[in-house]
Amino acid sequence: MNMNTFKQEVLEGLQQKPKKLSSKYFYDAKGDKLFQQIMQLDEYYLPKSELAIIKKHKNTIAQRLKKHGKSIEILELGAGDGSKTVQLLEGFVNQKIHLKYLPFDISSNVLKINKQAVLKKYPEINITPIPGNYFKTYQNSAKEYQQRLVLFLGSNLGNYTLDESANFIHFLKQGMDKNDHLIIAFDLVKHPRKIIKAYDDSKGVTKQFNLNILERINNELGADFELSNFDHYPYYNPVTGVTYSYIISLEAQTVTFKTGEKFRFEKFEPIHTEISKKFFKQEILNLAHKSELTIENWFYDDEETYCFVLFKK
Ligand code: AVI
Repeated sequence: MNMNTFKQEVLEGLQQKPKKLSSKYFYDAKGDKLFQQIMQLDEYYLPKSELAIIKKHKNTIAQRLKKHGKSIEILELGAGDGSKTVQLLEGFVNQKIHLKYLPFDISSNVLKINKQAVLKKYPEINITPIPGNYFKTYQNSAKEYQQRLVLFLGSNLGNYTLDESANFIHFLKQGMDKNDHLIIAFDLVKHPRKIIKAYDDSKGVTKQFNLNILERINNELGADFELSNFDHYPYYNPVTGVTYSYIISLEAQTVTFKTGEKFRFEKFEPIHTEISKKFFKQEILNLAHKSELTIENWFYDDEETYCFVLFKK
């Protein structure tokens, strides 16, 4: 990661009103571990819903794509540890589709785990993990197989605003041609209480995950955030379908960076850290329309709380 960009974004964010720190900086080694713990929490329902969809629909998905060619390259952006994707790959293996799997992720640690998980189950799979910024990796990847399937799972799109999502889908489209498909996982709107519990878990792991960004700034940029002087506060707005996460300053205090910058916090002043968007179906239709992609199919879990949308150019 470029330290200058990190520093510049942090300093700019702390000068804004309201103050802001981007959740993309949550994921250092400790942040990766905390996120893995979040994914194990009962309250954080998203991975369970995603896995239910994969188990239910993996064969149908593979059968559909088989019609477009018997060899496929699967590019997964923000692939993570691969624990769920390996199950999706099973559908393609069952259909005897010749496949190459290219997981992209910023974290090389997590990609090592991914490769081990895939090869443990399918030693014969052609897998090439590519660490780094997945925008650049995707832009530079030349198509080698008959058809390409692009995966963007984990409800990762939810961390973008709707405008950013439309731009991102448009960007993904540039790397696809007529024979290719895109699957995006969307967490759908549901009872607000269920959503807020997922972001305000009883063990406080999500709190640690948010406050870790302050620890990271202390360690990497030499700031003196006193973590016990800050709390975490998420709230869900059922109108926008967005969970907004904040870090709250519990006292009036000043934080100083070793390079001299000082930031004053009022008592109970918030720092905005993350949005986690839950989608209305109409918003997904609008996104497809905006990016000029066709929706081929919707795949749901039993309760229809989460879905995979299969897009075609
Ligand atoms: C990675 N992303 C989809 C997660 C989410 O649900 O917004 C990150 C997260 N933040 C708090 N808990 C999990």
